[in-house]
Amino acid sequence: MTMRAVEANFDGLVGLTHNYSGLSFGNIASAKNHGGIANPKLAALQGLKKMKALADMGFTQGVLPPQERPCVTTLRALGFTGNGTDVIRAAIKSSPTVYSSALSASSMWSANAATVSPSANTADGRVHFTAANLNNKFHRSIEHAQTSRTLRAIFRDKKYFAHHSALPACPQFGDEGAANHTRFCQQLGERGVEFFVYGASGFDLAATRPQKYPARQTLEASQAVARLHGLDAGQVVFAQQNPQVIDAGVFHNDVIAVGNGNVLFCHESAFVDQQKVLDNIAAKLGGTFTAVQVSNDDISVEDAVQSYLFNSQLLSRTDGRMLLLVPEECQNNERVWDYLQKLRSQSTPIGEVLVMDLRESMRNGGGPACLRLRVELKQQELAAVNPATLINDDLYKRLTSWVEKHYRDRLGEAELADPALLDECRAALDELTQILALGSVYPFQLESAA
Ligand code: SUG
Repeated sequence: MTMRAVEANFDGLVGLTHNYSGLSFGNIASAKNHGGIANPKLAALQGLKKMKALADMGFTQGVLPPQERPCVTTLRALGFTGNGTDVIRAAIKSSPTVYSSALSASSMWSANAATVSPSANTADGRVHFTAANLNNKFHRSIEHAQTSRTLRAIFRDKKYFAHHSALPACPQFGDEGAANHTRFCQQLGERGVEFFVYGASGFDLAATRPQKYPARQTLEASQAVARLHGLDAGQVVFAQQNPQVIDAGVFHNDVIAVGNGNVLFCHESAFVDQQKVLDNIAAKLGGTFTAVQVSNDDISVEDAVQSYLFNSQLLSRTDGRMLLLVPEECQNNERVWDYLQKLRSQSTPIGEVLVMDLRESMRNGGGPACLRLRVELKQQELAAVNPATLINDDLYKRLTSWVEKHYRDRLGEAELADPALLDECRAALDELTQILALGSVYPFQLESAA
C-alpha cells in the first residue's frame, strides 16, 4: 500500500567552518565549549551518518546545503571593504566577535531554518514555508536570505509550495522556526493541529518572561506565521514555554518537547499551564492524543538540558510504534538511560530507542532534532521536490567523498583567522550545487553571473 503522505526530514549539512565561538547566550553548551577545537570534517560525517541511517530504515531523508562562510555579504554591509581577503582581515582586526559571527556554520541546525505547514492544514492547499528571521542572535540573523534561496531551489513548484520571506527583523517578531512548532495529526496527509510555542510576548513587556536568558520566539511571531500559512484558528494552539526552563538553558522548545503524529513527548515543566495546553491540543485534534510526560523525579530539567533527551527525533515506524533517535549523551547520563530503558518496556507509543553520535554538533547545543527540518509531503508534492537533494546510497557516497575532499579536521582560534577559508568554502559549495542540482544559489555565484 502506498502511503498518502510521508514526513521527509531535511538535515542541514554541517558547513566547512563549524567551530565553537560561544555565540549563543542562553545556550549552555555553546557557552561551555567556547574556544574549543572543532572538527568540521567529523561533524559533517556524523551528520551524514544520521541521514544515511534513517534513509536505510526507509524514512524519506533530504539534505540542505551549508551557507557561504565567512559571509562576505554581511561583512560588506557592516562597512568592511576591498576584496574577500581584505574584508576578512579588516573584520578580524576590528571586531573578532563580528568576524566569528560571519563565520558560523549555524545554518546546520535546520530546525531553525523555517516553519513548515503541510498542505492539508493550509487555506490554499499548498505546503507553506516561512524562513525564520532568527533575530535574537546576530550570527543566526544572517541566515534567512540564503535559507529562502535554498528552499526555493529545492521546493520549486509554485503549484505545490508557497514560500514566505522572514518576518520583520526586530525583537517583537523574533522567530526561530520549526524548533518551536509541532504539527499533530492522526494520519499523515490529514488535517491536523499546529502547535506554536513561544517564549514571551514581543509587545507586552509586563507579561511573564524569563529573567536570565532571552525568550527567542515571540507570541506575535508565531501568530504571524499561522496567518501567513492560512491556518484556521480551530486547528492552531499557542502555548507559552515555562520561563523557568528557558532560564535553565531551554532556549528552544525542542530542547524540552518533541511531537509526532498524535504523540507528544515532553517534560512535565515544559509549558505554562501545561495541563490546559495538553487538553487544548487533545480537543482540537480529536481522536486519540497521548502525552508522554516525564516527571522531575525521573529526569530533572538540568539532566534534560545536559543529555538533550527531548531533542530527539520521534519517528513513526510502519508497524505503528515509534522510534526515538537520541544523541549518545543520553546513553552517557545514567538517569536518562535508566529512564529510556523503562520507557521502552512501558506501554507507551515509543517502542525503540536508537543512539547516534553527534558530538560535534551537540557541543554547540545542536542535537538530532536541531539538525532536521520536517516537511510533510503528499505523494505528488514529494514527486515535485528536487530529487537530487534526497539521500540514497549514491548521494551519501558522493557527499561523503565531497566532505573528505574539502573539509578541514581542525578549527581552533588560529585556523579560524585564515582568510583561505573563504576560497576553500566557495570551491566546495560550487561543487555541491552541482551535486544537488541547485543552480546558482550563493552570493558568489550570483555576483559572478551578473
Ligand atoms: O541557535 N548554536 C545554535 C544551536 C541551535 C539548536 N537548534 C535547535 N534547538 N533547534 C543556537 O544557539 C552556537 C554557535 C557558537 O557558539 O559558535 C549556536 O549557534
